[in-house]
Amino acid sequence: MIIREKEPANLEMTFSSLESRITPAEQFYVRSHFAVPEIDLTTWRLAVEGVVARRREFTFDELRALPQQTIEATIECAGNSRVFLVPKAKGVQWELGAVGNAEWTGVLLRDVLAAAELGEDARDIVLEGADRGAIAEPPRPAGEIHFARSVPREKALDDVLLAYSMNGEPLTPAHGFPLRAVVPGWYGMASIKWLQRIVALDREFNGYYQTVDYGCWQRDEAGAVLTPLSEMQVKSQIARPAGGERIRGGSTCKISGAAWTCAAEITRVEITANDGKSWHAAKLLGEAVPASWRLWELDWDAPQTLGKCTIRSRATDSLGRSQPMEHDANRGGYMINFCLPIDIEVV
Ligand SMILES: Nc1nc2c(c(=O)[nH]1)N[C@H]1C(S)=C(S)[C@@H](COP(=O)(O)O)O[C@H]1N2
Ligand SMILES: [Mo]
Repeated sequence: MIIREKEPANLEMTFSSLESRITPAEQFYVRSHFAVPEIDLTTWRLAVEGVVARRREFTFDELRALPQQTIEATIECAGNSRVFLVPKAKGVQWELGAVGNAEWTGVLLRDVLAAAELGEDARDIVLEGADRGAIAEPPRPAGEIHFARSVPREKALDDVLLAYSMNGEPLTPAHGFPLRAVVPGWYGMASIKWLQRIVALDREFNGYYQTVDYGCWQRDEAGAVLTPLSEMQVKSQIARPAGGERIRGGSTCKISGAAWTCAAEITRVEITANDGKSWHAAKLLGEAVPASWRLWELDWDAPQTLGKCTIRSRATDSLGRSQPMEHDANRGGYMINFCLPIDIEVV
């Protein structure tokens, strides 16, 4: 793993080592805002409160007794690929490895909400982690806050999973032991780790990580509106060749990587070596799995011309969405899904 920050640990996968659709837990990136909270399973509880008829507290065993569900889901940090932005954006300078795909087992959020008899008026479901700390830069609340995020009622009652296992093993402390949310199709910030409290609100949640951080600008008839990040944008990444790699001129070179989107299937991945003037279709590997990335590869004829060469990949999904060639500045340092330039050397 590439260490982006020691304390709290922020670790990135070496994306050029992508081998299989499932990312092993040891290679799955870690994005944490505060130190890993110390949790004793015997005293740990999941509280469900707010606009509910029956406030509930679940022990770990009580949660495990609810119907169990396993899903595969890709999680990408909204700041993944930030290092590619010109000019530089502030924040962790992730390269390609703040994304992974795992198998998650747990209980559906909707079952937990049903057990608490979710109120008709509940609009937004806040998920809160046990981790906490002070924010360094203004604007900031005084004192410490927990990492918390919300999902709208419809999403909460659809496919949000509260997972206790990752790839068939108990969650590791770094990935949210004993329980984390997995919000399929959404950027990683929504998938709250070390989940300890769920609050149903009759209004929109305006927490720090919902509005001040993890937002982007969108234009509507009233002007520019700060909007909480949610769904992942269609994206592909080249795993190999890695940036800086040397390729023999005129040889056949395998270009491979992964592509993902939200609530749709990847239908096409193409490669350009001339800034989009021409594209070569890659082969999609395996079968499409909902909410998971699709691996792909292309046997590419490397140019005869020696020197620097920039390759880029572009994915398209079943809703007709494609990656743009440029980053949209309204997104600041987030949602970086433009066709990333990978510089290689033809020798
Ligand atoms: N409690 C809590 N949950 C959290 C975070 C956090 O700092 N604290 N980071 C979020 C962000 S920004 C991302 S990208 C994902 C990363 O999950 P991972 O570390 O398991 O890869 O967790 C999310 N859930
Ligand atoms: Mo993130």
